[in-house]
Amino acid sequence: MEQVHLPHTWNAEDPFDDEPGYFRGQGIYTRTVTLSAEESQKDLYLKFEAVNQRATVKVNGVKAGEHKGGYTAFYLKIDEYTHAGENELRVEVDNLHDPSVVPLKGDFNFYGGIYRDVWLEVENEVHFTKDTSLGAEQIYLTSFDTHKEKGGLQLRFHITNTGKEQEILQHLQIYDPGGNLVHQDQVPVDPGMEISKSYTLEKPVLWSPQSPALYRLKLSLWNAETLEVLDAFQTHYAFRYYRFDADSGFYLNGKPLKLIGANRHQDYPGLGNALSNDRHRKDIQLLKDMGANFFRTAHYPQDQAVLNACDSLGLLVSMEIPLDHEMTDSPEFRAQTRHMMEEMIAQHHNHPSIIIWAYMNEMFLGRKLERDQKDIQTIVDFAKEMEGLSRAKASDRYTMIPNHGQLELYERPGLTRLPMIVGWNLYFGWYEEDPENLTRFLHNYHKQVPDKPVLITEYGAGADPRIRSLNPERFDFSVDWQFQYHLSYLNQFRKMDFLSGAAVWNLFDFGSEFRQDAVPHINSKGLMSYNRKPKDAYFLYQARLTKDPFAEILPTQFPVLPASLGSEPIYWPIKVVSNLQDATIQVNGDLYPSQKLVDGFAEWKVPLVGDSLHVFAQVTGDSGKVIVREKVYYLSSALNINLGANFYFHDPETYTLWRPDQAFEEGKFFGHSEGMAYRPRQAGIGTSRGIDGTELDPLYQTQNQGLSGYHFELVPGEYEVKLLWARIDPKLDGKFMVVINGKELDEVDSRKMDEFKAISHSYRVITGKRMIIELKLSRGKTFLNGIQIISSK
Ligand code: GCB
Repeated sequence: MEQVHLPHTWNAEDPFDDEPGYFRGQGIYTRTVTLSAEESQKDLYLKFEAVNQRATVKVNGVKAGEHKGGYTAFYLKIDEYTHAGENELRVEVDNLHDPSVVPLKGDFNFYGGIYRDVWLEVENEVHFTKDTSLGAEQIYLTSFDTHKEKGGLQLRFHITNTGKEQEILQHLQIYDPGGNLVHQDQVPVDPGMEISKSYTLEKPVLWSPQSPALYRLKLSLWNAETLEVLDAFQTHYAFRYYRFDADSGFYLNGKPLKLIGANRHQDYPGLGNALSNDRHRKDIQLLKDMGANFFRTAHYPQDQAVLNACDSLGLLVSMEIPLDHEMTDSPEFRAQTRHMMEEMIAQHHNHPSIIIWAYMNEMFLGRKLERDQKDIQTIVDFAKEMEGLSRAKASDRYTMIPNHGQLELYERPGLTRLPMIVGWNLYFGWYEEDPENLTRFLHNYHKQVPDKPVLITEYGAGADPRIRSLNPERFDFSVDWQFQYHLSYLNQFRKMDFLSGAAVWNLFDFGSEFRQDAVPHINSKGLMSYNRKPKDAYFLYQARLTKDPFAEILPTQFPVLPASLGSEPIYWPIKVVSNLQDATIQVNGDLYPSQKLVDGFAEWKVPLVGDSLHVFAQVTGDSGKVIVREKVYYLSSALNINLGANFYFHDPETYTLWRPDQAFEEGKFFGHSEGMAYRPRQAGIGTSRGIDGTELDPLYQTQNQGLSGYHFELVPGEYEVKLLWARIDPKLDGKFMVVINGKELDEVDSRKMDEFKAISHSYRVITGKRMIIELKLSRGKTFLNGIQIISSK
């Protein structure tokens, strides 16, 4: 038994280790709750904000209830099992695969545990009824007939009285965003029946991303005779109106607004999905700071703290249930999934930030029209059912289905015609070629489905902040390709009026155990790393979307650049991103020509000479506003070569910089003779598999095959030469001798190596100006993944 604190998951660490898989099984939580004599007489409810994914709750050994589904809350009334004094709570939780509970699949981790808050709610006999079947406070606020002149608010609730009959008064106060009381009433209400009231406010202060004006509602129940407060409820509310138009996009409060924002997964290093409310709020603040006005809650309902932050910061939200890729055609599955949808709507209905309910994601991924007709029909039928349910339960919001980028596949069976909005997850320039194909795809869609509003629900490119490229390409995980990709998308969005908006996949890198890539177990399409450090592309969004004067020098998170070796300088792109108009830079005292910022940035190619670059940027705005920024980069002349790679790699732990491989020519300081980079894939460099025994996967994931040797020009002296290998091409067979400056040092045999495991051998060498590492073949083909030359002095 281990003492833990809530929120908690048992999977905070194991999805990220070298062992395949993570624990999916049962965990039991116990806790003693002491109740006073008075409390034990009250109506008691336990509220679990989320438990992933099945929970059975026992109170003093008796089963009080159970719940399935890891992303919605549930309430249990427990007073019939409790007594004054100590009470034992026991919650049996598991995160096993259950064919009737979504998600069945997904590119994210299903961290198990009681990972959101738990509340014991102690209620008087008279209280607002809780909807224990849907885990919701049964107080519903709904907008109606809202516009500039009027704000309509409907309030619906129930009252429970488990004691003797008494006369009850409802007391309502509404405060405007400035804190002024704008409405007050006090009327008798009856328990047992639904109470429904409508209010209309004149000239409401409208809510928007620029001005997220919140009204405050205080609703309480009083005993009519004694005026004792029996129960009280407080919430915020907002007046806004909006619509999606298939030809001209989204409108908020009558004005066009392009929705631009991001998705966010809810995990964090060392915590899994068990984040404190402060961390949830901070994440949403980072989204707001990027300049976003839109948020898709990735594939599931998120914490109430997240939605409260969206309400108060002014982010428009699309929320969905985790029906991702796969469904089971069984009555249990259908019932359970419908129930989850109802829970989501009931629990989050009151948030003014929410404008869209969605209920399935990329259901035809991996499916083919002819081959999978039956599956496709099953999904379409279920979508009809879910669409009907969503419209019936929440007629004041839009419905949406996000699809992956295959128009015909979704169009022919009619899935694009069902929801009110079609979402597309589009990865041109990542999984598919050329970012510019985005426009072609969307125009095509708009032509074929002209009457359906459209949102890009996902788009993104992976980036590892340790990887930089002067020739970025699709799937190289360089921060530079990610920047270029987002630049292209942002520029395309503004040319498509019919496009309502778009959400980046993803605001943060997130855990996905089965993923390999440059950082194994992480989906690295975040604009920020898993630890919330911004990558360059995040700053591009700030420059493009924010209004307060902002400027930053790029690259960030790459403090060491390669010093030029020999007479050919390396020119490095130094960027200034800003929402102001003009920029100049000075580098080591040299002034570069001033530039107008275009699309949020300006770029200079700066020669990398000397020991460091001291960059000083001055950015000015039309209004006369000036921002100055300063950054120092160290230049490394170390000869650390990442064989088979065309990118630079920086190890942030040791500040070691690795250079890309190159062919040797006279005059160059290093290079291979013969040999080629291993490129087994259409996109991407080297293997996509993670490498065991190292954190520096990109050094081992690329390889030169067939090289006969490697040349270096060095200052004569003694060096440690470290060679890196990993058997990343299981088909390759090779046995060869490592010979340095004519001396046989080591025999390497692929058959003696484990696959996808990092190994390194070091040799001490005294050398003259030229050092030659030869690989003398005795069987098959030579291969080598990295060379590090470390001066012994
Ligand atoms: C998608 C999925 C999302 C994945 C993403 C990716 O389309 O909806 O769950 O994480 O692509 O990064 O591949």
